[in-house]
Amino acid sequence: MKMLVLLFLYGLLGSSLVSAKTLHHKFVIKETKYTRLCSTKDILTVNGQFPGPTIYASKGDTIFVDVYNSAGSNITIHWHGVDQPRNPWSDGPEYITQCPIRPGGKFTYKIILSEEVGTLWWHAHSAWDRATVHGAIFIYPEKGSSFPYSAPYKEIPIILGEWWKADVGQVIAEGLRTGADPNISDAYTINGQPGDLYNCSKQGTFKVLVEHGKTYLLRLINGAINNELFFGIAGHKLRVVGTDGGYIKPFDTNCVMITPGQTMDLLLFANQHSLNNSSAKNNRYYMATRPYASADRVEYDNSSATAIIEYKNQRSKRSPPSTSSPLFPVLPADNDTNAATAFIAKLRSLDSKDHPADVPKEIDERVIITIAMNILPCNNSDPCSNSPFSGRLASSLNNISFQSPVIDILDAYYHQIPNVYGKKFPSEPPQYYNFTGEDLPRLLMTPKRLTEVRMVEYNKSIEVVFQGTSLLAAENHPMHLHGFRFYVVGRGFGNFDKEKDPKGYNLVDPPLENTVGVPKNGWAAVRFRASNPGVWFMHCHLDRHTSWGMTTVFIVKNGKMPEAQMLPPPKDMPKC
Ligand SMILES: *[C@@H]1O[C@H](CO)[C@@H](O)[C@H](O)[C@H]1NC(C)=O
Ligand SMILES: *[C@@H]1O[C@H](CO)[C@@H](O)[C@H](O)[C@H]1NC(C)=O
Ligand SMILES: *[C@@H]1O[C@H](CO)[C@@H](O)[C@H](O)[C@H]1NC(C)=O
Ligand SMILES: *[C@@H]1O[C@H](CO)[C@@H](O)[C@H](O)[C@H]1NC(C)=O
Ligand SMILES: *[C@@H]1O[C@H](CO)[C@@H](O)[C@H](O)[C@H]1NC(C)=O
Ligand SMILES: *[C@@H]1O[C@H](CO)[C@@H](O)[C@H](O)[C@H]1NC(C)=O
Ligand SMILES: *[C@@H]1O[C@H](CO)[C@@H](O)[C@H](O)[C@H]1NC(C)=O
Ligand SMILES: *[C@@H]1O[C@H](CO)[C@@H](O)[C@H](O)[C@H]1NC(C)=O
Ligand SMILES: *[C@@H]1O[C@H](CO)[C@@H](O)[C@H](O)[C@H]1NC(C)=O
Ligand SMILES: *[C@@H]1O[C@H](CO)[C@@H](O)[C@H](O)[C@H]1NC(C)=O
Ligand SMILES: *[C@@H]1O[C@H](CO)[C@@H](O)[C@H](O)[C@H]1NC(C)=O
Ligand SMILES: [Cu+2]
Repeated sequence: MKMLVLLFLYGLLGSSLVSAKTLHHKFVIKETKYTRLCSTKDILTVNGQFPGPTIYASKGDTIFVDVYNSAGSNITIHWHGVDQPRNPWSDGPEYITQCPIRPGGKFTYKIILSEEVGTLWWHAHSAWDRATVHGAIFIYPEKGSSFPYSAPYKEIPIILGEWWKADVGQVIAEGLRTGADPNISDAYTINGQPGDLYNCSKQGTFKVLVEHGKTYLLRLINGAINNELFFGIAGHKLRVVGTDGGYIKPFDTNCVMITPGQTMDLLLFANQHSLNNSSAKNNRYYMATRPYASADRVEYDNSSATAIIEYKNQRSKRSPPSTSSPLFPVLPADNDTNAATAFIAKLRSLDSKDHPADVPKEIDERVIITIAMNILPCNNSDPCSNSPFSGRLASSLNNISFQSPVIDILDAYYHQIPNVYGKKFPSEPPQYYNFTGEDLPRLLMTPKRLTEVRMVEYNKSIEVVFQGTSLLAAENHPMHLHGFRFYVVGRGFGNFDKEKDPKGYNLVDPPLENTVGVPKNGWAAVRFRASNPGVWFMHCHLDRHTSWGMTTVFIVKNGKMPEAQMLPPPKDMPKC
C-alpha cells in the first residue's frame, strides 16, 4: 500500500516537475573473444557485448557515461547525431576534440540531448575501433507526448555491421603502410551475426519472433565501416517514419538504402503469415542486407547478411511446420544508383504542427567542397611497393588531405596553442574543372597535405554544397557533420550550378539529417544555423576515406551572450 502511494507520488513528480532526467552508464572497453565464420579472435567490446549496450533516454535527457579503458589500445567514443550543445568536449573524435583514453585510463562523457528524438547510436571514433565498439541510442518523446505514429508493440534494434576474420586494426594499419586499399570484409552482420547464407554461420543467426497482427519498430543503424547498404524483408513492406534522430513523412517501401552513420526508424506490420491459411507453408522470412557499391573498379564485399523474422506459433497444433527455407527479399543490384536515388528522394521532414521544419531560408555563407579520391606519388623515401597506380591512395576535401594533429584541435583552439592547425580551409574548390568529367588528368589527383579548419561566426546561416568528383573513382560519399543536424535542401547529378540549382531546392520540408549520401558524380546541398559554438569534425563516413584524409573541421566561434559560449572543459579530459 505504502509503495503504491510512493509510486503514485513519483509518477506525479515525474510528469509535472521533472521532465528531463539524468542517466548514468558504465562502459568498460575490453578485449573479448568472439567466434564468427568458424574463426575466433579478440575484438574490442563495451562490457563484453557485441553489439554494445543500448542506451535508453527521453528527449532532453542528459546522460553520463563513465568509460574505463581496460583494453590494450587507445580509444574514444562518439555519440553519433547528438548535437551536444556548447559541449564539444564530449563529442569524441580522437585528436579533433580530445586525446584518446589510454589503456588503464577513464573519461566521463556528458551527452546532452536536446531536440533529437527517435534513433541515434554511439561508436568508437579512434582508428577503425567502431567496427565492434558500437550500440544504439533509443530516444523517446518527452513525458506526456508520444511518437507521431501508431505505437509499436515492440522495438527491435537492427544494427548492420561488417566483419573481418582478421584483426580490424591490422587491416587498416596494413592498408596505410602499403598505400593500397585495405582488405575488404569477410561478411556483413545484422546485430553482430552474419546469418546462414555464409558458411559456418547458422548457429548464431539473429532471429525475431513476431506475432501476427502486431506492429514492430525496427531501429535500423548502418554501423558498417566502408559500405552503404540496401536492406529489406521478404514479403513485407516497411514504413519509414524517422531518420537520424528526427521524424519524417511516413512512406512505404520494399527496400531501404542506408549509408554508414545513418539511422532509419521503420514500422514492420506483421501481417503476412496467417495461421489459418493452409497454403502458407512457411512462417519464416529473411531480412537481408547487401551493399550499394557505387564506385566502379573498386573491389568490395559483395556478400549478403541475413536474419530471420519468424511468426510465433500461436496455435501450435494447426500451425504448419516451417521446414522450407525462408523467402529472400528482392533487393536492387549492388550498382543500382537509380534505386538508391529514388529511395533518398522520398525522405522529407514530417513538418507537422507539433514538429515543424525550421529550414534556413536565407544564407550568410555558402561553402562549396569538392570530394576526391587521390594518389600521392611514390618516391625513394616512400616506395609504396604494393600499391596500384604507382602511388599511395589518399583522399581530400577541396584538394586538402587532412593530416591528423598530435594534440587535439579543441584543446589547441581553447587554450590558443599555436602551430597545431591552420584556419585556411577554402570556401570553394581551389580549381574549377569538370568535376564529374571523364578521364581527368592525373595532375589534378595529387592533394595538398594540411591540417586546415573552417572558421565560422556564431549563428551564421551556412550552406555547404558537397561536390562529388570523378577523380580516380567516383562514388557515393556519406558526409557526416558533428555538432549539428542539417537540412538536405538539394541533391543532383553532374556539377553544381550556383545560378540554376538553388532554384530547385526544397526549403519547405527537406529531411533533417546528420549524414548525407552525396550522389556518385553529383552534389548535395545542406543548410544549418551555426548556433552551436565548438570544434566540429566533418568527414566521409566510409572509414577508409576518413583514414585517407577526406575530413575537415568547422570551428564555430562563441557568441556574445554567455549562453552562446562553449562550456568549460571537464576536469578529467585525457591528455596527449
Ligand atoms: C589481406 O589480404 C592478403 C591477401 O589475401 C593477405 O595476404 C593479408 O594477410 C591480409 N591482411 C590482413 C591484415 O588480414
Ligand atoms: C562455402 O563452402 C563451400 C564448400 O567449401 C564453398 O564452395 C563456398 O564457396 C563457400 N561459400 C562461401 C559464401 O564462402
Ligand atoms: C483466420 O480467419 C478468420 C476468418 O477468415 C479471420 O477473421 C482471422 O483474422 C484469421 N486469423 C488470422 C490469425 O489471420
Ligand atoms: C495464403 O498464403 C499464401 C502463401 O503465402 C498467399 O499467397 C495467400 O495470399 C494467402 N491467402 C490469404 C487469404 O491470406
Ligand atoms: C562476388 O564477387 C566475386 C569476386 O569478384 C565473384 O566471384 C562472385 O560471383 C560475386 N558474388 C556475387 C553474389 O555477386
Ligand atoms: C551494373 O552491373 C551490371 C553487371 O555487372 C552491368 O551490366 C550494369 O551495366 C551495371 N549498371 C550500372 C548502372 O552501372
Ligand atoms: C615522398 O612521399 C611521401 C608520401 O606521399 C611524402 O610524405 C614525402 O614528402 C615525399 N618525399 C619526397 C622527398 O618527395
Ligand atoms: C563534364 O563531363 C561530363 C561527363 O563526361 C559531360 O557529360 C559534361 O558535358 C562535361 N561538362 C562540361 C561543362 O564540359
Ligand atoms: C591540388 O593541389 C596540388 C598542389 O598544389 C595541385 O598540383 C593539384 O592540381 C590540385 N588539384 C586540384 C583538383 O585542385
Ligand atoms: C540567430 O539568428 C536568428 C536569425 O537571424 C535570430 O532569430 C536569433 O535570434 C539569433 N540567435 C542569437 C542567439 O543571436
Ligand atoms: C595513444 O595516445 C597517446 C596520446 O595521444 C599517444 O601518445 C600514443 O602514441 C597513442 N598510442 C597509439 C598506439 O596510437
Ligand atoms: Cu567517401
